[in-house]
Amino acid sequence: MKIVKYQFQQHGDSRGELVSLEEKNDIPFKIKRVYYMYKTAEGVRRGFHAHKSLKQIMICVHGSCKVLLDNGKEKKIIYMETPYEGLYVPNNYWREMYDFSDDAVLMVLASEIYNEEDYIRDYDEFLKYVGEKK
Ligand code: T46
Repeated sequence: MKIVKYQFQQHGDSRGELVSLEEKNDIPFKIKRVYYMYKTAEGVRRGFHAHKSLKQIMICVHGSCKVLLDNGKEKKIIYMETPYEGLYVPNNYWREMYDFSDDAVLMVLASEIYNEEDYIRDYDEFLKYVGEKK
């Protein structure tokens, strides 16, 4: 299972840092939606689903959290704490986000607008969908 992390260019100077993300140049899909989560309560684990077609890039713009990615065969845990790093989350990957620091802001760039029908929320159904279970 290959984990793809994008390293974004930082435009730093004596004032601080700035990251700019351009569709096609920095992000491999047309960005149709941006959302972010913050003030995540202690001990909370979010996600628990896969997407049939949605592709996303997660950026922990502040604080830290962990992301578990699972393609049905393998699982990997990715530690997110760098505002200039983007984790690519392809379709057909189960994801869970957890261990959010108090100050964590997890921003997500998405290839599609919100569509509940694109979600697979049942783990057994996910395994069947990706061909890992009959
Ligand atoms: C994903 C992970 C990383 C909307 O109305 N519009 C939106 O664009 C989103 C993302 C959510 N919502 C509503 C639906 C729920 O009532 O916000 C509520 C919380 O969403 P959800 O429970 O799906 O949040 P997570 O953290 O479990 O999952 C989210 C995304 O939904 C999902 O696509 O990949 O973050």
